[in-house]
Amino acid sequence: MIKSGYIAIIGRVSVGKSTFLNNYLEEKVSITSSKPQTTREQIIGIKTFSDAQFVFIDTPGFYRPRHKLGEFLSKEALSGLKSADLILYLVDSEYSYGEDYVIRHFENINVPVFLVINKIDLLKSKMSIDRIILSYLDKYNFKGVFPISALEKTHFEKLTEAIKNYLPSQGYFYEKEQVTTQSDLKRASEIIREKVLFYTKEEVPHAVGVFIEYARMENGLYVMYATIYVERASQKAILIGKRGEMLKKIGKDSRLEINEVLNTKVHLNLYVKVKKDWRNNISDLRGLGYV
Ligand SMILES: Nc1nc2c(ncn2[C@@H]2O[C@H](COP(=O)(O)OP(=O)(O)OP(=O)(O)O)[C@@H](O)[C@H]2O)c(=O)[nH]1
Ligand SMILES: [Mg+2]
Repeated sequence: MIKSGYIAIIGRVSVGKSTFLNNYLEEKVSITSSKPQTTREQIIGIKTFSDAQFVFIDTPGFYRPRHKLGEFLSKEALSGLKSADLILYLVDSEYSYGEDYVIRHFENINVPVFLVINKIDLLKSKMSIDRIILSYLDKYNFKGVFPISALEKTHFEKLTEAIKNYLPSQGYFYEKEQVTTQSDLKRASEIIREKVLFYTKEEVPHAVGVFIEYARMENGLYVMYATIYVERASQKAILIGKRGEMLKKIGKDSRLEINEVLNTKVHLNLYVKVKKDWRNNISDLRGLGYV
């Protein structure tokens, strides 16, 4: 009998939700970075087995919103909860008060929750894993506890079996080859944003929005024009860099990865534009695909 269903990946920023999704699928569908708030919208990642199909929903990390983009991120994180058959609640350290903000949302919905303790490769001993587990046990009625390392892909098998047990018996939702529902252009714009996050720091990563203005196949080459939006002229200067070197690096890394992910040769033209306060402007947010 085929089991299939939706599994929401929930947790605070930077606990490794998107890393887990990519490494579990063995396919990069959701960008990752060491900077908080990397994921900005729900990303679907699909894993099909001979007897099951897992449709994962990667979500933006929980945090308290400070602007309209932040409010959108919180809504995106929450809407993943209700439509799920199962929740994977990822954490990477002992319980702290901030986790309450996440756990509180499990109480009003009738969806089983697994506690997934990530980044155990960073822990020195089994005792530290036990300490983390213990710190959460009285906080919620978790249906299972799974220590893993998303980065090193360890202990995924037990999780796989347990997930199957919690999914309803029903047919596949997607073709078995499909790994995500994102369009090629969305994937391309996300890859560019990931490279920006990698090369920049402090306020720049959060101020960046990427939009593909034009994309067309021309003589076997995928020609793309993409704009990186920032909020201030100083951020634009950082992204362009001395003699345009920063933008060149971002462009090159992005092109190589887009080639690989879309399995086609890409000619990428990158521009940087200032759009003041776009994270608070509804029509700008809409233009960039948020809201
Ligand atoms: N050592 C270690 N690092 C990890 C592991 N999983 C993720 N990371 C790192 O943690 C950082 C955040 O990873 P992401 O996958 O982007 O985290 P996220 O939860 O999706 O973050 P947001 O989208 O911002 O909510 C990155 O630097 C990852 O390389 C792990 O198992 N071990
Ligand atoms: Mg993420």
